[in-house]
Amino acid sequence: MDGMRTHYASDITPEMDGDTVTVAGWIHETRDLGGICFIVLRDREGFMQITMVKKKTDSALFEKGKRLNRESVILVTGAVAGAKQAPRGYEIIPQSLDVLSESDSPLPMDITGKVGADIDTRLDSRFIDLRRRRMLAIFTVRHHVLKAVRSFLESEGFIEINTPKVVATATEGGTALFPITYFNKEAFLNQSPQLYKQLMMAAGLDRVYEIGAIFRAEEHDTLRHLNEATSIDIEASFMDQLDVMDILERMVHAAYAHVSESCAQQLNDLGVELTIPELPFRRVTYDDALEIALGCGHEIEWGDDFGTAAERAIGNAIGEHYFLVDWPTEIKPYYTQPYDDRPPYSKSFDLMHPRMELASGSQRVHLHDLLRQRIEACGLNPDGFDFYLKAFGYGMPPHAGWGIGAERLVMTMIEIENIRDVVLFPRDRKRLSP
Ligand code: AMO
Repeated sequence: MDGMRTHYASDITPEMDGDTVTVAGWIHETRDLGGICFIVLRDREGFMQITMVKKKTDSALFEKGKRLNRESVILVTGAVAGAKQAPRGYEIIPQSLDVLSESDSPLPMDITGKVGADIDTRLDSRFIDLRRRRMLAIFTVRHHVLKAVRSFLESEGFIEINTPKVVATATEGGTALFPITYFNKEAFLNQSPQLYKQLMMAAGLDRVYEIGAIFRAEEHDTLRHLNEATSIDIEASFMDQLDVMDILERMVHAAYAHVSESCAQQLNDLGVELTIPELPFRRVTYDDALEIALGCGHEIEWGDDFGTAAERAIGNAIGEHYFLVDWPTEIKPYYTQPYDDRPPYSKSFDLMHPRMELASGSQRVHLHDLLRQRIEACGLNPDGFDFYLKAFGYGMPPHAGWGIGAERLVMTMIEIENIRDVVLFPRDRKRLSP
């Protein structure tokens, strides 16, 4: 291995008895039994036991090892010895021990799981919180979800793009924008790559995807909203909403399958038994969902969005991933294509997990005049959309796409209750630091 060490905890086996290794990490625990002292050393891949016997270990090394604070970073060179009672069945008998960074004491929070900490304490000291096995498992799964997503979309012919996050216009009517000062102009943090991914259809890129930050100035204080989230977006030409729904459900399936295959240890650490959802996902029309909500006693009229409670009731009735399709045109954004033969309904969908919405998408309006009308009908000023509308005047193919929240995909997959636990440094109404 490159760098200062030769092995991670997981690279060493009892069969390496007698080999010399150099390992590095944090002191998880020290147990001083007088004549013998154990250090449990932790690296990203696991735990190792360093065993110092007073009679056999160099006395300066023994004294140094014994006195170290928890969470200090050390580098140890020693001999592997098979030891049935030790974690992983081996211990390391040290020949040298270097203290690379000594930790202060007491720690801002306990990481061994013996003392619980509330979410604010944990987020205040996030770098320590992230040392917990549970958190490492979450972010390893998140990594594998994004890896599976990239690999799936690439296998479907999508190319990755990066669009601006500092913009001049809103995209999603209804959600608030964060204004910022851009030299002497007003600008905003982008709510969605929507307009730019559509511009790429005019540019002829055909199939694009982006994994990036979206900013929503919503004053929510819930377990499933962030003010800065990560969206996985696609846009594809010569496709309708059914084509991109097919891509979406297969992508979700691929992400589950990859995590199931690659993250056995992490799923075990999280106590999660992953069930891969079956394809195809059920399709439930807005009208049918409305019936279910009314049947459960929710007061809701045609044209209303489903509130959290109604959404839960529908989710409970269905009990698995499903698509909610054919929404009223009036509650979907201006870029959503209405059905030609029944314009009050739109070629739109949301992908739902029984717990919450995961994604929205649609076939888009690709004809210039209709798009302009739709922008006006939504009470927006087309002048603000000049750069966007222009692209519809010089050859814009029919196209469709969707956006799925990466955090929601991960949190529903591994049964995490609070969305803040699947982002490294969450941004919510109250938190801007760390
Ligand atoms: P929408 O606004 O529904 O659609 O967003 C798509 C998905 O992004 C996630 N998401 C959020 N996650 C956490 N906190 C938030 N505040 C938040 N807001 C959104 C959700 C949601 O389903 N342009 C369209 C997509 C498209 O049609 O291509 C859009 O932005 O999981």
